Amino acid sequence: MVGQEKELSKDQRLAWFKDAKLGIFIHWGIYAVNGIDESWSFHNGYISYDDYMKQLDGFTATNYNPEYWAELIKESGAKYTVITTKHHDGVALWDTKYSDLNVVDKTPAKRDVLTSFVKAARSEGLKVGLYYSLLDWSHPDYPNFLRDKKRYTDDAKRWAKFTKFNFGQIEELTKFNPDLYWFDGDWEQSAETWKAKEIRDLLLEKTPTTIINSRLQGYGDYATPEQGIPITKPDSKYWELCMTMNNSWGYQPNDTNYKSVNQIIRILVDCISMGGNLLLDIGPKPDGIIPQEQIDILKGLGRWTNKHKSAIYGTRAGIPFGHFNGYTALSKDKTILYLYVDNKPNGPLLIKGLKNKVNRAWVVGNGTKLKTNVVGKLYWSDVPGLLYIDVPEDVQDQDVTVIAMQLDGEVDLYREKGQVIESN
Ligand code: FHN
Repeated sequence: MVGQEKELSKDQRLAWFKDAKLGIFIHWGIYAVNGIDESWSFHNGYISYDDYMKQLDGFTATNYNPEYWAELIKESGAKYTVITTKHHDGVALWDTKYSDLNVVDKTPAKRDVLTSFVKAARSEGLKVGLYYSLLDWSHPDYPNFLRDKKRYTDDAKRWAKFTKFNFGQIEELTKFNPDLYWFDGDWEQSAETWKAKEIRDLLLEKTPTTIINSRLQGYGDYATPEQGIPITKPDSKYWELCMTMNNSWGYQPNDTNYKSVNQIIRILVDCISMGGNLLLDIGPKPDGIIPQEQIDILKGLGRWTNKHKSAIYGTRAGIPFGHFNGYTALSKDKTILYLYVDNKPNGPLLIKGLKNKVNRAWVVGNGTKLKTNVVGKLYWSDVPGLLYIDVPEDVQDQDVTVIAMQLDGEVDLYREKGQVIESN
């Protein structure tokens, strides 16, 4: 396998990711027992470390059905899933030999809950990502513990011990041959201290096709904005917005501030229009049950993604705002322009500055052909006319209607300031 990383370019490794558009993130850990913030609750002093760790006794996984999880994720239209194998609290979901702080040794679940999920997800055809927190606030040789309490500051020997442990656990995860590594917590140490390059080399040596998120101090492959939707298109060619359904990553029954299905579909479309993915989070209960609100969102998303497949997967960022007052995307070959109509139109849709001829326009997921009408094209001017499309009410989707326009070639836009004939 030596040299294979060079053979597989970054574009090749990230090709599936670029096309995937939707992933489901899973934050599952002992924090679901009390329904409190994952790891941060003890780190920030909202609960003592000992009380936080008492939650180990309530992590039962009695109703855990990884096949159902995978089915549901598939039904949402996601093409990949990322699960927390170990959060900042250091509790591993697999049978790690490097620490007994894992759900097999320390919780009534008494079993590795990771392997079965990876298997189930793969049988549904999903790509599998493993979230791993580089920082480990529980490890006796990790310098940081509580926000106001460190274990040590400068101790090369202890850091070396931690590094050995960290590489040990990471190497255990390579056995799953993950399609994606989703690191977190890199902010506490430098690339050099983590040995970030060595980590990257190890992962790519073990799984040459794998991809790595950005949180490896500069050694990742793609950007991961969190919670806030980018307002302008991120610079990175590959990116993914990770976002919660309510305001919490893990299960917190007290947090009922859920986004609606409609809002989430619009967020997804926002990401797609800027060429990115949405990694939407769920937080299962300690017994493995996915909260009903989250199931409903996954299914609601599934209704929309299933109907609009051709306008989601494999698309590329759309055309700049100004041409169309809303989200757009392009097919990979840039000959189909998709318009996402997220509000009830108050008249025909308008597209400005499109030089192409539209060969055909239709409603995605419904097929109805739509009439297009160009007005205001003057024979002496290069400025394209105003293109109008009527979208009858009976073809409109309850969430976001998608219109496809087959162009006469690659999209070609007029980007000038208009033509003037005045001399000054
Ligand atoms: O600290 C974590 C947080 O708990 C959560 O896991 C998110 C998910 O992206 N990542 C971290 C903060 O960036």
